[in-house]
Amino acid sequence: MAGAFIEASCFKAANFPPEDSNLPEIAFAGRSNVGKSSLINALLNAKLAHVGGTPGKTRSINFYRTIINDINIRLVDLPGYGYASRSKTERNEWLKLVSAYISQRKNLILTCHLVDFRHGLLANDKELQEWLNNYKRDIFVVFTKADKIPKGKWRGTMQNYIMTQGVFSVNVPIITSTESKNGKRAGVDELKSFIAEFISSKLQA
Ligand SMILES: Nc1nc2c(ncn2[C@@H]2O[C@H](COP(=O)(O)OP(=O)(O)OP(=O)(O)O)[C@@H](O)[C@H]2O)c(=O)[nH]1
Ligand SMILES: [Mg+2]
Repeated sequence: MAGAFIEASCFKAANFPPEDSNLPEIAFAGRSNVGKSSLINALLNAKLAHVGGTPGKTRSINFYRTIINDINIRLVDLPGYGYASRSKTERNEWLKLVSAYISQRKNLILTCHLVDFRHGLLANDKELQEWLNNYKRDIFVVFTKADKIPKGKWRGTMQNYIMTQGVFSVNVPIITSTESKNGKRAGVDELKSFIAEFISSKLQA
């Protein structure tokens, strides 16, 4: 991907950038601290999204523009859910903002649901999946922080989640890490290819 930039950082739906049928959007959702902003930076190959040590770093919906396989797209960083110190007012704000996006956004063609590979889907991850399903949104599960699990256990861990957790995903989930090992970040290139293929198949449909 080349030529990446941030297009908008929105605390309300009225500020979302205009819908443009030539700009398919891939959203990134998941618990706070799961690694959404880090993965977006890895995909953009730029440090545009703020990464935080404390959960709740990204509070706005952030729209990033990039080009993948000659197609202009937006990567959309959604604020995370599920951290304990959040007040009821903050939770309501989150719900209002994120549901405005999920329920109405015509440009949204795929939501990558990021799940910490150490934990699998927790109760609020299942709620998110049900919510997206209710809106007939396509979900793609992306496991994060795989560097925290020995590589020899990756296949078994994923198979266990798939068998026991009723995971909704348009394809077999991808296992990723944004920690680089010998200059390589696990799963990032695969995710890029998947996004490119998914967009092409949707544009042809
Ligand atoms: N070990 C490891 N740490 C990671 C990885 N990805 C992200 N992190 C760390 O996890 C923390 C949270 O990362 P973010 O990318 O800010 O997470 P987020 O999902 O955007 O969080 P919110 O904006 O709070 O919802 C940071 O300290 C990152 O450095 C990874 O693949 N491996
Ligand atoms: Mg973030």
